Amino acid sequence: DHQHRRKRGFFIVVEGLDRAGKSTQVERLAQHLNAKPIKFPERTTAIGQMINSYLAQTSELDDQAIHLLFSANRWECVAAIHKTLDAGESIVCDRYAFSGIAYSVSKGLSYDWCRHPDIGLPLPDLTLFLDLDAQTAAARGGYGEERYEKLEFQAKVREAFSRVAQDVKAHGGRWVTIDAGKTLDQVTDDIQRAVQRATSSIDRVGIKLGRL
Ligand code: NYM
Ligand code: MG
Repeated sequence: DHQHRRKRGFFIVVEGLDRAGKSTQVERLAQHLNAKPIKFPERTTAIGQMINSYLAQTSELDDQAIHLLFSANRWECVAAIHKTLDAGESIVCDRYAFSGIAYSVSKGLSYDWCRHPDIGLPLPDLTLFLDLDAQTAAARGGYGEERYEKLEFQAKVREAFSRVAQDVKAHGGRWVTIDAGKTLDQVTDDIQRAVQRATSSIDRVGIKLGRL
């Protein structure tokens, strides 16, 4: 029976602090899997442009308002995500709802409140967390001009991500922590191994996409 089931693509998310090396690794993984690379925030939409000016610090928004915009920015892309996966193409996604929670919780918003707007979004088959302590991340060529790119804040975000990780695992999601302090090529290797392990087990147990 499962031979007749149409195979969808895998939905893989890469998370981490700013400067953890996500962009490079997402590009490499997407190439390796022949997958489509996407990223959040998706800055090209109308909502994405509001997010961009907030991050660039050319506009101010309440913490709750920007949190909801980040979530809305994911919701406006859901149909495209499903379309890609249903067509059998995999997606490697640079940041997702887990960043949404981690960054907003680090400003003092409640965890449960932050989680709610993203409930119902597609659950990644695998989330790779590129783990790096905030000091090491900050030492990597320095941060840019964007909001949140400050050592003390990033340290809070790392703490918040560990709570997100526990929560995701408690709800049956696959979350793998990757030591992002290794060399680029070692991190790439570790990621590919983790993906291989996770995707082969998904093939065995069935391929339906869950929800957050
Ligand atoms: N960010 C990203 C959030 O605060 N909430 C979210 O939901 C998402 C997806 O945006 N510092 C923050 C984390 C980053 C910033 O992302 C921009 P990037 O990957 O640095 O372009
Ligand atoms: Mg950044």
